[in-house]
Amino acid sequence: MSSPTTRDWQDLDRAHHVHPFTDPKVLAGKGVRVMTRAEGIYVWDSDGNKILDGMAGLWCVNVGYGRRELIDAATRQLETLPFYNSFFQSAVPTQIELAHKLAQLTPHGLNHFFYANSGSEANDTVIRLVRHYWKVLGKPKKRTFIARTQGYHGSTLAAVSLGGMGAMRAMDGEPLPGFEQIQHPHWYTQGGTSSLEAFGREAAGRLEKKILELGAENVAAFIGEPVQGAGGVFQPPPGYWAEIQRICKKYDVLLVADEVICGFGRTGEWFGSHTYDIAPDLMPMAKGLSSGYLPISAVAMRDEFFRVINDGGAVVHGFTYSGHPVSCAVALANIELMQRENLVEHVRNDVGPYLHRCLQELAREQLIVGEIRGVGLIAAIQLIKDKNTRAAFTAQDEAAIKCREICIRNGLIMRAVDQAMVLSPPLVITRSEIDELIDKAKAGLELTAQQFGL
Ligand code: PXG
Repeated sequence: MSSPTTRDWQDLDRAHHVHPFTDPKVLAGKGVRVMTRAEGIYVWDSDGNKILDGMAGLWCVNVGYGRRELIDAATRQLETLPFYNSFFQSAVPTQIELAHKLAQLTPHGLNHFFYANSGSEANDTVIRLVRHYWKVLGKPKKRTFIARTQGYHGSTLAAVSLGGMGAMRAMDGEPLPGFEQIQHPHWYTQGGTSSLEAFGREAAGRLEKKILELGAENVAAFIGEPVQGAGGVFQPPPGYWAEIQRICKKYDVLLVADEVICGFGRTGEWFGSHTYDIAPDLMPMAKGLSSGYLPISAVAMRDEFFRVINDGGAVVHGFTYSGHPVSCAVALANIELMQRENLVEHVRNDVGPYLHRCLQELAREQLIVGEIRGVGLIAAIQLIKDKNTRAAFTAQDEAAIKCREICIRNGLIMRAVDQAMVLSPPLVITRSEIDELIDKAKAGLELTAQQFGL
């Protein structure tokens, strides 16, 4: 095809391309939207529409699109050494430099890093290493993981069982054995008349109940996202993580903080674990590590954890592209750029609080908005049928999907999760760009409300 039209792309896509998390029939009826280029916080589709990317790709393009430093780092590495493996007692400088850099940024005591290519692979790595750890310590029965409902930890066979997304776990039948869940904490829907603090303690207490039910001798680890992302953006109530940590220590259960979304500035600190004062034993990370320019993930390990692994013989685990030299080069350039531009401080002190102030104002004005959730540059706008009674929309109402469609036609990408609109814009966003985002969101919310006679 010399110069394909949108229609040509759509026909070929329909004929050959199977999409993740998509109903193929619905997409075939509609035709795919083809994205062709991007710059800063904007993407353009094949019809020339300029759209503000309120989701940073998929929670990942933290430094924004078109960053020359990342492109140059990739080119340089491709020219010098596009690939070499790290399996057989060899390494490439970018792998070593990145691990060193990560040791400086991660919370105290997390100094050892295993590379993979996606958040799912990082979490599969966590599962294998944690079970190996307990075996080395002579406690092979400690195999069960406890996670939370609405927790997202990936889509591979093990990561999906680890996660708490109902539809994903149900798609191919039974999840794997050895993966248990407790209810995620959400004061607005579960808190009733209790204070936030009391609710935080009670919600964390669900972990203790579950450990006692399973027997601590069978429980390997608890895993949670510092702020739950893909499940709908649920920030922890005050005191929640402190209580979770106390319980993990009491029952000799490892703590895993899944930083795939929270890591690299999203919450206004380098990691969500900094924001909530979490001292995890393991910390999977991906997405913002390379700002999504190339696939890469890593699992950070605490010194004590690594010491045990060290006594366990060979780590019989890994991927061809563990620590891909070009991905490592891009991740390094990405982190250096974040440091040079003080992007974490920009989120913490400026645009994070500004976004949340604007969203709170929106919530006060708009009848269709029930609550605003999140911290830093991660947020959810909960849509609601009746603000006073907190009556929710039903799945059949499809309020969030309608709002998403209206917004994208108006030039704003937001993600619809259940009945909430989710935002996770590039960290480089400015106040005036947030004003534009809010204006577009407001217009979209008003049009959605009209459809429901609000
Ligand atoms: N952990 C967390 C916390 C994530 O958000 C993963 C692990 C898995 O990462 P990979 O790279 O294997 O996708 C994620 C991924 C959505 C959406 O619709 C969110 C994710 C992935 C795909 C879709 O919000 N998060």
